[in-house]
Amino acid sequence: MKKSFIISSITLGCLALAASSLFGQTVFTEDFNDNDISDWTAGSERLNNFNPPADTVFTPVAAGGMVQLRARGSCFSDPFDGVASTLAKTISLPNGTYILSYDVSNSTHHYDFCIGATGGDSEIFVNGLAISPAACSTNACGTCTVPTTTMTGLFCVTDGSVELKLRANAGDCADTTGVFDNIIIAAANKCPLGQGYWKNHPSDWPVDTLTLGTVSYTQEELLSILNTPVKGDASLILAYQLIAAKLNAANESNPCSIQATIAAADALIGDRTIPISPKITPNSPEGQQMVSLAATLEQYNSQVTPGCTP
Ligand SMILES: [Ca+2]
Ligand SMILES: [Ca+2]
Ligand SMILES: [Ca+2]
Repeated sequence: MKKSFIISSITLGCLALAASSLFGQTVFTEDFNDNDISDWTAGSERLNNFNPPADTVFTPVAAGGMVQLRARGSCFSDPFDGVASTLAKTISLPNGTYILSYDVSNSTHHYDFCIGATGGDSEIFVNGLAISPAACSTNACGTCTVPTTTMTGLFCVTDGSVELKLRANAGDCADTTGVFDNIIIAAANKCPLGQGYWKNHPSDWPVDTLTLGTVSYTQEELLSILNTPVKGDASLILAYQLIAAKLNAANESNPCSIQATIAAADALIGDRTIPISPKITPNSPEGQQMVSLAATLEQYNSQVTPGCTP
């Protein structure tokens, strides 16, 4: 199975990793096997409706080597914004890129006022950004479930620490339970590879599609771009390196240092299809910007980051 990869504005989006993926060095684990969550802090979100049946946040339960969070959103009166139960911890980590992996299940019951739909979700937030929510919706007083699934995602640490927040989130009239286990954080530090490698090894690609600017391309289309001679086309010079940089990021290289450049390249390309027509020459003002961004990306794609693994 190939990974899906979405660059987000804050971190690096979500990866559905193949089971065979190799993680780097493990830097944090929590398996809850001691059934002790006294080292985590319980909290709530949107606990703001006290008319019966009021918003309810149940005390998190550690049992059976897992932790269970449950919240029940109020019905019938304002605000109809649901409620969430949270369990948080801040851990120190050296700056760099990491992979979070955890097991989660979600069950959401539509418990009353059974008109229309409601929903719930369970996930871990890393510095406020949800990684791979387990979400479902249900109506007519039904129940939906997401069975236990291993979720993974990349994140960057830039200030020496990271907040993990487990959350079970219930919508209006929803009673949601999330069960969490096997939280693992590992360093993501594969050595980046150059565009020539990716061009010649399509079976190693971690994703089937990429977005350049706002346009999505299939692997076949991307390979066609990589095999088109540059011939003085600045958009191709940039696209070669942008494709390689995005493949490296999806391949668990350390992309924290290059995110801003990737975002700038995407913004410059915008909604235009590669190769951009009419041709942008490297010495035009826009061409110079493209060549400059390409040079920064190429430097990243060809670097051997400290301690990286092939
Ligand atoms: Ca513990
Ligand atoms: Ca466990
Ligand atoms: Ca509420």
